[in-house]
Amino acid sequence: MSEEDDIILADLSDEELVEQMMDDLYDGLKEEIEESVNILLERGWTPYDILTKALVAGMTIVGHDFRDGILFVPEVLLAANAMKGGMFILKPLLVETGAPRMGKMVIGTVKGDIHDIGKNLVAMMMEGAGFEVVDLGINNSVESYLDALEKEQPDILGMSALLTTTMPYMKVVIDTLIAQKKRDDYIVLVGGAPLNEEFGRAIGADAYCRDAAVAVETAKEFVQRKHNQMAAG
Ligand code: B1M
Repeated sequence: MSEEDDIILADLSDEELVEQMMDDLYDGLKEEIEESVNILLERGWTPYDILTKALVAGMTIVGHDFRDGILFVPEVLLAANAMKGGMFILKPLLVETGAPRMGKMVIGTVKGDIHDIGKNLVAMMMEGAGFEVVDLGINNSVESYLDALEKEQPDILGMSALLTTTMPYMKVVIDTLIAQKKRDDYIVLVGGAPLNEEFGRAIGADAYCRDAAVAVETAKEFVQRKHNQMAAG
């Protein structure tokens, strides 16, 4: 029997359990993550705190070790899968705590890019904040974004990119919107680890969002501004 088998998650204190979750995420143990998420919920933790203090914090460690060559793609995939297990439980709860509909957002990861954890987090947090979210998934072409904008008529277009090689594609999408005279119809928000404010400005986005919480705040601000402008005629 391994040492891992001896640990009874429900017997750990909150602090120990969060530490253990970080280890379990690192080791890609989906079932353990799901069990721990449920334990914390039973103990009265808010979905948001579980998400940020255990899951996102744990994934940050995975990210650093991937960067430093300590973890490799298969391990990171397992960690991502474990994180998704936890997020699956939290998603409806985050949405439940949401306010009345704030506006609508279409979001997707750009062409050539399959990273979706951050994008999913943004989508979840936006839903939690009362936005209706249409998630286009990963690897979206210009056509995919434009079709969705046409069909869904959202207030906001959100794009995510995690690779320096895929982030320039956001400009392709924005330039196409400009060419089709549709750019001003939408608030364009972008995000992803390799981006920054300067890049957001340079490609013509309305704003760069550092994380999911900033995305929610920025979306609220821009939608409010849009409503005020409409009210003023
Ligand atoms: Co990838 N990967 N990966 N990877 N991966 C990175 C991004 C990398 C930085 C790792 C590293 O080397 N340090 C590196 C990119 C280097 C670069 O471009 N400069 C990298 C690489 C190189 C690759 C591959 C090329 C590896 C390979 O095959 N050799 C390959 C590319 C595949 C492809 O996309 N075509 C690849 C593959 C993968 C996996 C499949 C193994 C897996 C993805 C699983 C999945 O997403 N389903 C993976 C992962 C997990 C990572 C790291 C470790 C973690 C990313 C993550 O989920 N972070 C990542 C290292 C890192 O970022 N530190 C890495 C947690 C997430 C919560 O944060 O995504 O930043 P993040 O999202 C944040 C904010 O950025 C923001 O809010 C989110 C929540 O707070 N945000 C938005 C994100 N999108 C937004 C959109 C918005 C607003 C805010 O719209 C409004």
